[in-house]
Formats: sequence, structure tokens, C-alpha cells
Amino acid sequence: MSIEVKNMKLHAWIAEIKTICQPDAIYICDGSRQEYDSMMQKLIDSGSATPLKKRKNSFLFRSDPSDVARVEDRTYISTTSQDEAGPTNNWVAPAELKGIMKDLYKGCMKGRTMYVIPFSMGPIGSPMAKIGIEISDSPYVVVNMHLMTRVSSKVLELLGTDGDFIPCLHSIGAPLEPGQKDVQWPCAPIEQKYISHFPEENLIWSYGSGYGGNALLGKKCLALRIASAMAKREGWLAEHMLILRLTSPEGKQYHIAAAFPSACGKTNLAMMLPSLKGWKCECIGDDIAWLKIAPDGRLHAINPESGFFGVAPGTSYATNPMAMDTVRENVIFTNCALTDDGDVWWEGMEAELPSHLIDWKGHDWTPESKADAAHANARFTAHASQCPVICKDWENPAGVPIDIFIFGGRRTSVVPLVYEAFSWEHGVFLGATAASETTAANIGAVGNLRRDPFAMKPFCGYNMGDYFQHWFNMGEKLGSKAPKIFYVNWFRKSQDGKFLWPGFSDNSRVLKWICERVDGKIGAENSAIGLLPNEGDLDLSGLTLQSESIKELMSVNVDEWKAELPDIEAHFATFDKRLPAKLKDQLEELRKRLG
Ligand code: TSX
Ligand code: MN
Repeated sequence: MSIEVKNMKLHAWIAEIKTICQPDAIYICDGSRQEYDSMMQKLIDSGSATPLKKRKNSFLFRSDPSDVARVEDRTYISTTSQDEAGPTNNWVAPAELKGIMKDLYKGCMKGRTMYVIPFSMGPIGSPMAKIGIEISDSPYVVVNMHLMTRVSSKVLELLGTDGDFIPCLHSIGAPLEPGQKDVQWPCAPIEQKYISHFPEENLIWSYGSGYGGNALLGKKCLALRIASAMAKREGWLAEHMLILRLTSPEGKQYHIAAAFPSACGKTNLAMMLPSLKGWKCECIGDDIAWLKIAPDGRLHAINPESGFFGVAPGTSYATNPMAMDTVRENVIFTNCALTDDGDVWWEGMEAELPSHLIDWKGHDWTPESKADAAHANARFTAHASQCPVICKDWENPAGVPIDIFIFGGRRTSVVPLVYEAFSWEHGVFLGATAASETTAANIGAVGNLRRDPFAMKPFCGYNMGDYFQHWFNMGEKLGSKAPKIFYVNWFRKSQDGKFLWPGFSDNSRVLKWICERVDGKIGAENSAIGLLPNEGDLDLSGLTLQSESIKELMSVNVDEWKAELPDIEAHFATFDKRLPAKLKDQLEELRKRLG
């Protein structure tokens, strides 16, 4: 062992896992640059990583075709009673699940090194930070954790002899017999994959997958599922939200936290360049926010991560120039295509198609090929400090004071561009009923409406009915200092099927209206669903939008909204007795307002 382990709990845990998993070697990570480089060199030598000639210190990985995304069907919230996990989570009793997984873990690291990865979610030593230790047999996980979390021997120092941490056990589930040749992306078959959470003991066990949120356990597993359960117990919030700072031409700062389901362009919004003159947008985080009531009585947010694990396809200088500049060097790419001159490529990166590529499966690709060159869920991993619009306060241990919450979804019809909640309670209703139409990026049929409350459906580590109640409770604690809540839809289409709103940089116009509402500078129009911009209040200067388009974009059709009610009712019914009465009240009030 390169580092001495002084922490008693960690010492015992390493010994226990060593006995069960039987690795050939144990390596304690220190998070150093040298460690990253030597680990990456080993990955190159073994054929797992391809260095990119065109991008300094950047590497391409190709996963096994069966291991390309989070596996929600194989993700479990394991609480003593199933009711605690609730209707949105898969559940198996802790003893049974541990039994199944212990059998899988037996000897699962044979022929491999067991890496012990001490990491902090949030700035090391920040009062809002949490310490995790991931044990993994995947060197790919180690290098990704270096970018996405704060991996450091300082974390072990901070733990001392009896400090507490969240144990995150991970194995790819692919032991090597003596003499057995390794494959490029070892993993286990789908029926052996388990992503398990034990929120009653702050414990994560993951088996069988090496990809993303299944394997980088600091992110979805710790910072969302386990943290959400801790937050409920301790009176704070762990949310699937981007954080950004908007600065007005007068120099006034507004901090926004926003939740969107997948395929709504959350990372694009987090790094947006405003089209409105004099407005500035800075990124604090693109995926996760931890929010606590500070001594000033306001909600302060930190981004617990230290990097971006972003979807590559669709990212371009047109959709997200700041992300493109973030990934110019020091990047890990996964399941992107490889160009002949040694660069990465993906669908939606540029207008022109290369005449030849190696696709994400390692096969030749030409524009005549039927399949995509990059996998739809191909990723870049890059350190947040490389983002040109990263906020100087992104690592402030005290966080930033949140003024505004935004919820949203992708709706071709019905939902207007922007509206404001009447109250905190109404805002919680908007979050709880948030919905998005499925796109090609989702599995299954395109265009189906899917409820994804607070964009947390896959990430809430306890009963979601209780989660809604927790939001009401937080509102009561915050009182007049609670952030204002808004709902947006960038994706409304006209009758003839064209997007009515230009989106992207022009979303700054919507954010400006939101800021002016927060400042009480302007009024708003009452509607059945919430407060809408008064005509002329949305800054459309320099846009060539037909006034009919704006009308259509902002319109609230009472009959269409009435038709939404049965689906909301059915959605609420799934939470049964755990549904807060306040949400039923909100639904009845909406029904009354619709007349
Ligand atoms: O990310 C998006 N945002 C948020 C940006 C800050 N996307 C991409 C979603 C896929 C992940 C959007 N797509 C947005 C948006 O606001 N809006 C749209 C729809 C749209 C697409 C193309 C155009 C306009 C709107 N093109 C032209 O108008 C030329
Ligand atoms: Mn996410």
C-alpha cells in the first residue's frame, strides 16, 4: 500500500472487501497528476484507451456495446420496508439484495487491482461537502473520478482515525483467471448488473457495469440518491439541477437553479452565452445542486461535482460553444467516433460529415453507413475549471444564494414558453407535475409524455411522496426568503411543426423577464396555470419573430389544460397515502381556475 490507512472504519472495510473480492493487488489513490498519467498509460498499453493526436492529453474509450448507459431497471433503493423506497424505485429487501450481491462479489476482482478512491463531493473541508470512498476494480473509473470529484489523500487526512465516509463499492464483475486475456471493456451481462443503494446506512453497492452513473458512484448514486435521503433527514436539498449566475447590465447578480429531464439541454443552458447585450451568464454546475439554508436564512447552493460528464452528440459550436471549448484538451471521451487524423467526432458536431470514421463499436464508418458513428449516449469527461464561463465562485465553500428555481420539460404543445408560480406551494406542484415528451435519445416510442417530477424520478433515494412533502417543509422554513419558482418550455411547436422559440442564447430573454419579476420591476398576467408575461415585457429586441408566433408560444388553451388533468391525477394516484394533501389541493385549485 502506497498510503497508510489510519481510519479504522476504512481499514476494516478494505480488509473485508479484499477477503470477499480477492483482488491481486490493492492501490490507495492519492489523486495526483502523476497517478492520473500512469493510470492512463496503463489503459493505453492494455488497448482500452486511444490517445487522440488532435487533442492534447485526451483519450477515447469504447465501451462494450451492452454497457452504454445507466441501467434504471437494475437500480435499487433497498430500504427495510418497500414503502420507504416508494413507487418510483425498484426495491429488494436489504438482506436479500446483499445476499445476491455478495455471491456475485465473491472472487470478482481476481486478476485485477482493487483501487481505493478517497473523494470529496464539494470542496474538501467545506461544511456542505460529503466524503465518499469508492472501491473499484476499474482504472477507467479512477481516471474519471479524478475529473468528476475531488480525489485526494487530503480526504484521508481529513477523515482522521474515526471520521465517517460513504462506502461506495464497485466491481465491473469480470474476474480474470490465471493466463486469461483481458478484453477492451470488461463488464458483466445485464442480468448480473446491480446498482444498489442502502440509504438507511449510507451505503452503495454497484456490480457489473463500468459505465457512467453505474460506476462513477460519486455522481448519481452518492450526490443524488444517497444525498437526497440524507437531505430529507437533515433538512436540506440534493437536487438534479444546474446552477448558474446571471449578471444584468447594471451588475446585479442572480443565481438560478434549474431542473430539466434528460434531452432538454441542461448543460447547454448552464453554459449559455446570452444574446441580450450586457447580460452575462456563468456556470457553477450542470447537473447536481446541494442546497442548504444558510445563516442569512436564504438557500445557498454548491455544485458537489468538479467536472462535466456531458452527452457529446448534439454538442456543437452552434448549440454549446462553451462546452466545445471546455473539451479541447485533457478530456476523456467515451463511445465517440474516431477520425482518420486522430480526433473525436459525433452526430451534431458539425454540418459536414467526414468521409471516413471508426465508429463507437470500432468498425469502419462512412456517410453511407446506416448506424450512428457515435453512440447517442457518448460522453465527454472534462474538469469544470476548463470551462471558459466557469464562475469564479464555483468552488466557494459557502455556495451561492439561490434567487430562482426553474423547472421545465420538452413539450411540443400545451405548455407556454414561461410562466411563474403563484406561490411556493404552486411551484412545488409545478415541479411535481413536470413532464417531458420522449425523444430519440430515450428508450421506447418517441413523443410519449413522461412525468419526471423535479427531474428526480430516477434519482430520488426515498419515497417520492415524502420528497414532495420535504419541498413543502423547506418552503415553510424559508418563508419570505424562498426563491421564486418558474416553469419553462423551449420546445413548443407551431401547427406546421416548427419550433416557435429560437432557444439557446435567446433563452436569456426569458431569464431577463424572470429576473425583472423577482425584482418586482414588472407586473404579470394572471392565467389559470400561473403568471404570464404581459405583452411587451419579454425583451424581443433584435429578434424577427412574427407576433402570431409569440401569441401561439404564450397561449394557454383551457381545453388542452383540462385534458391534462386526468394524467396528473393518475400520476398523483401512484403516490397513494404518501401524496401530500397540499398537492391534491393544488390540483383542485387548478381545476377550479380552468373552470
Ligand atoms: O439545449 C437546447 N436548448 C437550451 C439551450 C440553452 N436545445 C437542444 C436540446 C437537445 C438537447 C434546444 N433545442 C433548445 C434550447 O433552448 N431549443 C431547441 C429547439 C430548437 C432547435 C433548433 C432551432 C431552434 C429551436 N434552430 C433554429 O432556430 C435555426
Ligand atoms: Mn443528469
